[in-house]
Amino acid sequence: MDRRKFLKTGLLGGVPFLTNGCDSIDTINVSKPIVIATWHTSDDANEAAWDVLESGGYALDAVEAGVKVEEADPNNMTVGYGGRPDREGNVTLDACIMDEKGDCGAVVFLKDIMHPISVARKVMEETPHIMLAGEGAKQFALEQGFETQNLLTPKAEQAWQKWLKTSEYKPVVNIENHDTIGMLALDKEGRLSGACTTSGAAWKMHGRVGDSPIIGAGLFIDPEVGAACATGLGEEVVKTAGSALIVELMRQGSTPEEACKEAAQRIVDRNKRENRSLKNTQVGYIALNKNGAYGAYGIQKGFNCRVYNTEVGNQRIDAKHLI
Ligand code: SD4
Repeated sequence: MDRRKFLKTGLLGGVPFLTNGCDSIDTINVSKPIVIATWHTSDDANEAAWDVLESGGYALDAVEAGVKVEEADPNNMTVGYGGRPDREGNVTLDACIMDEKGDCGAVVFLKDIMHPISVARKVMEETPHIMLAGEGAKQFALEQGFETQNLLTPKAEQAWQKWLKTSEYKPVVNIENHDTIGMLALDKEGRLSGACTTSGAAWKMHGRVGDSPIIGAGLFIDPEVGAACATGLGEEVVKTAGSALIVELMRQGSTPEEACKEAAQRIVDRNKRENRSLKNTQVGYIALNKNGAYGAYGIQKGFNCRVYNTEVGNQRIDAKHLI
């Protein structure tokens, strides 16, 4: 029996087993339900999503509940409350959500609302549009019953004050190893959903929007194929339509890990052609196909993610990398 077939079938009563790290994980047909999220620090977020999935709940509810944990955590300085502000001291948030029908919603440049992912879901469910921005997004959130709150914590403000001394803008690779959360889930009924939420690049220009709320860049799902999402330097992800590319590669037969690798490679190749340094550029991708196989890949060392299913529990995965 070849390795792939062996892994798919398994010898332990049909229960597949895993190797350590990302090596070959995406050849395994993992049982449903499953959730995967960017960055190993998403363990509590995965727990919250798992609670929904394990009880037979809806993948969309799972990813919303999961990423909300990070949005509310003041110690995650790249998402929601406590996120690092832009260069003028404003915390501005981007988020999007997508379901198993391929419906989606997004908010960009949203201020003063703790849970942009829930506003994005309302955009999807309650409006004829897919994306609301800035004041309009906030007005809509208030109409939907969300409350305003100051999202700039003393810790984030101090970090900003420190940054102001040099005011030098430079992306930081794997910033604190605790980053934007993108989450993908497949529920017991086989429904795929995804969510992505961020306060964006620290010290960005006022008004800047990254990849995270852009469908096809920060997140993409095709229910016939699978799902992908991104973290890292958003400008690079947008320029290569990263998540949409990964889903298309999976459609053509790539495993999730192969697809993530190829999407990361496109960024590297593009920059090489232009003789641009990638020293300060990190992008990490995760992908989940409709059968529950998953994979991850980063440009630089240091990208990791967390997967939760009945076989592995809530397991950290250190992604392979190109550089
Ligand atoms: C952005 N991709 O706004 C987001 C931020 C992020 O790691 O993921 N940082 O570019």
